[in-house]
Amino acid sequence: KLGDAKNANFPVDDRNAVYHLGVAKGELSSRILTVGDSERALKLKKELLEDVEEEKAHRGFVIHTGKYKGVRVSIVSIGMGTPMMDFLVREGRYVVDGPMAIIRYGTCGSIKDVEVGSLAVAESSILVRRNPDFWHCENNKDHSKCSPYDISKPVQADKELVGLLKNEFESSFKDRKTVVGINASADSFYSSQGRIDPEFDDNNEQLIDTIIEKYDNKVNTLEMETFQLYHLATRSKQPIKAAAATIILANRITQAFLDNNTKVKLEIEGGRACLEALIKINLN
Ligand code: DUR
Repeated sequence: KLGDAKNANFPVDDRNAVYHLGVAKGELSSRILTVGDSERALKLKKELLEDVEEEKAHRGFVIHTGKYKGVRVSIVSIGMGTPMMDFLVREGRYVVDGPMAIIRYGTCGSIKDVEVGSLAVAESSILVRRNPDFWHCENNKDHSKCSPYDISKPVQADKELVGLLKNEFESSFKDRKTVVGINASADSFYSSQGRIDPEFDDNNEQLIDTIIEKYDNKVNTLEMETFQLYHLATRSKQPIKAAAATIILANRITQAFLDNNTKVKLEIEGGRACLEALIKINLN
């Protein structure tokens, strides 16, 4: 239930729980592992957490808080896309006191020559946005405003947390590759990730090549959340250390797609690697 009108700027309910995450101060750890899929979050909780607190589920967010190796952590599933990451970072920030660490562990597509089932750590992220005004551009003389997709400058992850994640992934996955580089977060799984859909006028045939060229073939991964995490973490007035790792599920060049059994195995092992990094990062 919403609070009264004076809270329209940042609504909280009667027990001061934030409007979408549904938690109040103290009900979320300052160390957060966030995933997209609520089933992945549940598996990770069952396999890896002890002293589990009451589950919180609200508006598509599911929060499991418990201990990993004696350290209190929260595993939060958010669904998909930058708006859901925005809710997590802003409302999470509101209910936690002091410095925070947030690691995203998700899935992605790759536009590099790397096998599906490899892992990726994002040392920075760019945003790829569809520009709807492009479709009104016919009579517009200013062609600089007439690009169908905008590609942002990169925003950096926390260097220390990226270093920890890279080490944990390399020691957990000795027989697999961990690539470290640039991530691209898109506002669609389809058009702004360069997927061709004959049902729509998307003007995206050149998009993957444009992304590859713009950043000298250093963009490894395409997904939908990491940019918003890095952007807000670097603009937060209190410290938020952020990093992201992904399972490479699809290769957009070879069209390969990872089998589900391997994906499930990588979810748990990679989740463990993320939690190791999350409890090792210094938050003082
Ligand atoms: N994802 C992509 N693109 C891919 C593979 C995975 O965006 O090619 C991620 C991001 C989003 C979800 O949360 O998985 C969409 O399936």
